[in-house]
Amino acid sequence: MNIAKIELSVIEIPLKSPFVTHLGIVKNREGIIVKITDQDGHVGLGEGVAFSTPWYTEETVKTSMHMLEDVLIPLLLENPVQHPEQVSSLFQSVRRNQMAKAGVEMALWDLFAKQQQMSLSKLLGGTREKIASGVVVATDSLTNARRQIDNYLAEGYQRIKLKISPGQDYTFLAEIRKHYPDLPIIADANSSYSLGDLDRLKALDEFHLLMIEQPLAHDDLIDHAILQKEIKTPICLDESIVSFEDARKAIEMGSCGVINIKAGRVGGLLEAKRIHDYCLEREIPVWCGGMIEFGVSRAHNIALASLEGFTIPGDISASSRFWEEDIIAPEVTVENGYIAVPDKPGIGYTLNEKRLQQCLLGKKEFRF
Ligand code: OSB
Ligand code: MG
Repeated sequence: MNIAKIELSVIEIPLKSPFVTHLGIVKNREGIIVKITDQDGHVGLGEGVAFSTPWYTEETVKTSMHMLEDVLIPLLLENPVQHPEQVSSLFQSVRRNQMAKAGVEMALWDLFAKQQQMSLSKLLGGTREKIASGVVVATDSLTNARRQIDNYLAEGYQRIKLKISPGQDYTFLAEIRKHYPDLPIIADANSSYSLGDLDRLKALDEFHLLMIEQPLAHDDLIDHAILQKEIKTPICLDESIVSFEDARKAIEMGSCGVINIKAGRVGGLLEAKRIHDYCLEREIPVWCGGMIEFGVSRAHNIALASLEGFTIPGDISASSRFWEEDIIAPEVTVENGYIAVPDKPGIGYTLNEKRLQQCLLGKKEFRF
């Protein structure tokens, strides 16, 4: 692929409003922007989506930087790749560290698409010209939740995701349902329950949720299979699926009826597409999850969600959902509940270098 250099920029931007889950509050988002330039001057962009602390997965910005600098980029230097599909097998000698791997892998997909003068969506086999947009409401206040839902519905979002936990579930959802009887709602528990909470979870069936996301442990498939037999609401797995093999096993065992696909969580776009293809064949619906990400990862999500099997609106919101100003140009916008899939080469968005400079915490450069 004629790589000339790789630049890693660690950036930080405050969220417009705090993102509250039972696991903690995100107020500032740190992230890693991966920029790969080839010998002809084409630029591929990727984003490392690990957080500053390991609350969602075990990775952090610092562990990602270590893996990128000391392990993954040296591997690429020693083993030139001809196609981004070769990256995940090259990285197979490294255990886990999916988000670090995905940061580079996704930049190489964008670069390859630009070298081919093709949109990333088309290169991945995408069939949609626009994707349905959903949004997450993450607050522990009912008043805030209702105000946010009203605003997001006015902006056109097609479905809402609410964070729930044993301290905020039945009465919270009952109140929301009373005001929005027909609203498509996903409830995301981020692993806050155990099988001991079976009655609490069964009680949520009456709210005819689209699905309940990751009710049980982040690394569990077995208890989810037991739970799914007991509740009517489809289970969607997020944290439990960090590879194609996890997805296959979860479906074989009946641990879920839906999968939330995040390229960062599964190690890149190739693995994400394998999970998509497997689910499409078995008529398991999938949707594209979000990571409170900056524009680069958001743009990759748009390309990924243009694949046929992404039939449920994803957590792919406008740049303005989280940021006063994003790091890409143009910003991602939602019109009538949809985001247009760019037909320009690659991800179809460019870096807003001025904004990137404003948010920069540190930078590393590697010459090939
Ligand atoms: O559990 O889906 C999740 C954000 C960060 C980490 C995990 C999750 C989330 C979200 C927000 O729910 C998704 C978004 O970026 O809109
Ligand atoms: Mg989730």
